[in-house]
Amino acid sequence: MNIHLHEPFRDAAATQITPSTCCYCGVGCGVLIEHDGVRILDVKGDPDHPANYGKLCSKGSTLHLTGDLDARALYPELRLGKGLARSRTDWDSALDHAAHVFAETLREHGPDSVAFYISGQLLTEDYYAFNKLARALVGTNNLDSNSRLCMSSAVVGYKRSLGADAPPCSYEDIEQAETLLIAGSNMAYAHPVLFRRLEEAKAQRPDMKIIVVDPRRTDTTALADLHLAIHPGTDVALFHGVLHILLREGWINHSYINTHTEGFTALKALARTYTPAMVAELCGITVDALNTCARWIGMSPAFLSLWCMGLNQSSAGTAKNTALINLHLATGQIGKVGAGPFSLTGQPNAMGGRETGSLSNLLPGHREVANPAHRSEVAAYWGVDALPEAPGLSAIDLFDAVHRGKIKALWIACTNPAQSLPDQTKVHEALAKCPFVVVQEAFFTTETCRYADLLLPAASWGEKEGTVTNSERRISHVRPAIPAPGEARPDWAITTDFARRLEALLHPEVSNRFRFETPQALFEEYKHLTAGRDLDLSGISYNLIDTQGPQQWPFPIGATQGTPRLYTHGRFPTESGRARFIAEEYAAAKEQQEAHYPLTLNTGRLRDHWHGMSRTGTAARLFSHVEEPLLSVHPDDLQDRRLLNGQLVKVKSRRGSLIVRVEADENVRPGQAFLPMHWGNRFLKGLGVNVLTLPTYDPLSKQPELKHAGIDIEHAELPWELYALVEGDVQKRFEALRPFFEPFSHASFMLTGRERPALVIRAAHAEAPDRALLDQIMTALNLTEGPVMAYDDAHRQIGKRVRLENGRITALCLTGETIARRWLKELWEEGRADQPLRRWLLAPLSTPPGRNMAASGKTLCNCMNVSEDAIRGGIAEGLDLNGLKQSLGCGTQCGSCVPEIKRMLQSAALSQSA
Ligand SMILES: Nc1nc2c(c(=O)[nH]1)N[C@H]1C(S)=C(S)[C@@H](COP(=O)(O)OP(=O)(O)OC[C@H]3O[C@@H](n4cnc5c(=O)[nH]c(N)nc54)[C@H](O)[C@@H]3O)O[C@H]1N2
Ligand SMILES: Nc1nc2c(c(=O)[nH]1)N[C@H]1C(S)=C(S)[C@@H](COP(=O)(O)OP(=O)(O)OC[C@H]3O[C@@H](n4cnc5c(=O)[nH]c(N)nc54)[C@H](O)[C@@H]3O)O[C@H]1N2
Ligand code: SF4
Ligand SMILES: [Mo]
Repeated sequence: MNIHLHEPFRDAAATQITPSTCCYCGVGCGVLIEHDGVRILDVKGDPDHPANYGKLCSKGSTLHLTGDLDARALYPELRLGKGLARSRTDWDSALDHAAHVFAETLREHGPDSVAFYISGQLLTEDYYAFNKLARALVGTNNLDSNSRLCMSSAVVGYKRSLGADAPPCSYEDIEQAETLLIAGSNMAYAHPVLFRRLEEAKAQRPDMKIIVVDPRRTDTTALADLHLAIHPGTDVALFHGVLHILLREGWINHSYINTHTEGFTALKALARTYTPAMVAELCGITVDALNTCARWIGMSPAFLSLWCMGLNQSSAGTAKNTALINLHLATGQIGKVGAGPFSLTGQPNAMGGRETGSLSNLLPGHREVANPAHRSEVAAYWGVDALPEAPGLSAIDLFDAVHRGKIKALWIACTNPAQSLPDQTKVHEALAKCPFVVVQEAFFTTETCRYADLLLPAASWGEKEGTVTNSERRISHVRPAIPAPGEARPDWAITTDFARRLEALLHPEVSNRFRFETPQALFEEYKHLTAGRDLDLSGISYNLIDTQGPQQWPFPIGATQGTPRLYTHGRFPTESGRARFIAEEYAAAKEQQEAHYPLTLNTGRLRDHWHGMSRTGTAARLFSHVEEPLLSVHPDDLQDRRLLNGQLVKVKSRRGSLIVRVEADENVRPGQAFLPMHWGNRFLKGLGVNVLTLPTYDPLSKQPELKHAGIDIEHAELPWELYALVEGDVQKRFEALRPFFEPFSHASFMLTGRERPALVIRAAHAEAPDRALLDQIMTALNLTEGPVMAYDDAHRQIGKRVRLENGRITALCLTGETIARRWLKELWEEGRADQPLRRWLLAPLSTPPGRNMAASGKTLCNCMNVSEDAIRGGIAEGLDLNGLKQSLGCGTQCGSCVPEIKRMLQSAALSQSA
């Protein structure tokens, strides 16, 4: 590992390079941050990091373009009473106030009247500080994290089947597998650099078999030899059906089963009842496809599976996990090269959260709250008499308790529950009612910040130090490149500072449990809690990572290297030392298609956005792949409802409704719909995608069913439309303009542009809004004074306004009708303001002169700025992938767009041969 900590690079005077990691997904790529000590200038993949060997995806490679300071929380802010505005305060006052409120609440209502809701995006040191604070000082297990929405089914699955929460594989195993089953994971979008590694492995060894199980066709399924588009939620039946065939054909490993497992008899009896015909029918696939899947698994010398939210986010999430692990145990495909059940982690440090015990039922070092021995071990280490015994609340129950008034003080860090939890109506009500809400956030713009009585500005990526563990159990050292802006502080520092103040109020006699000067001190204290446990990482230190590179646990004291693969000897951390087969029946998703809600709504990720978009939503470029939230529905379902592609629809579930644009999409099967998870109340009028989803959860993991909600759609007749674009100061303008769109039935907000970012607004309403409201909007858009050309037709309620400065458009707004929007946006992009524009502006016509209205305007390749239309043109000229790369440059940098280009080539080839 080659480290140049803060050493000069290129321009010796100014530019420095700091190696760190990407703050997005669980792949955990190493980055080299190029900066001048004040600003981050560029980001490159770290060629020495074993997760990515220099590669980055479209999100990682644009990190330096994100994080607009105008969107950052810079100072602590305090609200002195509900209904009042927050005002700026200093750190001492902020944290003293919080400590007093917490101390008082605890005295009056007891330890379980407060709660902490934290995040898989915190660093291990931050997590550890919160854990010690909640359990040792406050005395509550009400500490849960957004990993409850993400990984908790995998945690329970691993523990039930294998005895410990440990993904047993390495990334290299993915490259070495002979048969790879990818279930409920769109890794082309969600774990792109791993997907690049898989694409390369598949190109080198084309007979490697890839099976993808996903109700939708995705960029990931495009790489598959077999795509099983099962009915939503039927994975358990599928896996039992595969086992049935393995048993029938004798493709199981008896000696492995006999020596290393228990419970096979019960599972065998269950699997026998999952006949291929019944499973094929239940899952909506053919018996042939099921047989092929079983054969490829059963005959494979090395079988590896990857899975993510399509399995975990389900009311049968745990059963899906254990049913898949059963297949590995039955075939002995675990603990060897190229094999094993490999759960992909979502967030960059979801693993660290599990290790430090940051779910309400866990304790540090993979321990359990329910285990008295575990509690006393940790209590002794922390020097307290006992740890709380009462079970803590998990995310859904926690917000329910807030709603019922049981939680009087809530501390939220590094997560945005007012966007990401299911049943948003209730979540917003809960937050509004809660007597004291603290939000520790890097960006003040999130939906949750609105409810903060105390907003604590947190340092973010590039500004903080600590460690993270990626999907393959590898711990990296996250290093700061620049100081945090304003008065923002690192999370560990905020948490321990608050803890010291609370400790002084609650236990003035002790004052030493939170005296940490550095994150390293937290890590050093924490790591010994893992000694002797399955995840033993007590041999790892910052210095070791800095000199020998990121390491995979277990790595006990005295070890010289980490552990790439677990269970190589077939011994498992269960009481008997054997892995366990779990025999659980298939149970259907909670909301089945029925008359009022005949469609099943699936939700998930887009390629270029991250969750609630607090960071990715500050980079205009990241909107160019998908500009607004589109509900994908099969063309037949649109036709049945007489709906047209691009129309606004009202989407209704049992919990709420939302207005979005619909897209005819053959990638989803009839009866299903897909909506990206990223849009909350800020970027879209309404309470966002999760106003529709249900809080029903898996009985064991308590992970909610975010992937299957019953919905219906109907045409939203909103003929009056608005389209606006305004250049410069995008975050400030967004803040100023957003409130004006509350009265509209529909409004969505996005950024656009490369050199000169602009804010774009699309809105719609049943009739023209108030003149006064429109005037306010025009003023905020800078379209009332100066070089503005305007045409208003009061009779037809149509208006066009364009601001022209130095011969180019800098702002525009169309009201009533917006047919010319794409043409105007192109003129803006090209910096043109020619005669046709001026003539059109002065005429009553709304249609633009001679335009190709079919153009999509979508950018496929973000790195090289190549549009879908240009690529379609290239394909029409007969170019193949290499030809397109050479002539257009697309796909030559991060590679995130290559799967989609390949799909376009495939479908062009298909339509030619048809
Ligand atoms: N670009 C991007 N990448 C991300 C993130 C992001 O926000 N943006 N977030 C990160 C995080 S925290 C996470 S958890 C991961 C999530 O990563 P993934 O889980 O890969 O992503 P999703 O799009 O949520 O869902 C994956 C797939 O599950 C499918 N699915 C839905 N229902 C079912 C079902 O019943 N069975 C099966 N087999 N499949 C089903 C969906 O159609 C979808 O294609 O992504 C991480 N990476
Ligand atoms: N419908 C639907 N809903 C879903 C999902 C789905 O698939 N479908 N997926 C679920 C899953 S898997 C997940 S993981 C969740 C994610 O849901 P959230 O946790 O709400 O997602 P983020 O938007 O990433 O929230 C992280 C917040 O931390 C802030 N932040 C960034 N860096 C720092 C920092 O260093 N310190 C602090 N204090 N704050 C920081 C960011 O600005 C952001 O607001 O969403 C869940 N919700
Ligand atoms: S795959 Fe992309 S988002 Fe994930 S860590 Fe790597 S660069 Fe970041
Ligand atoms: Mo996640």
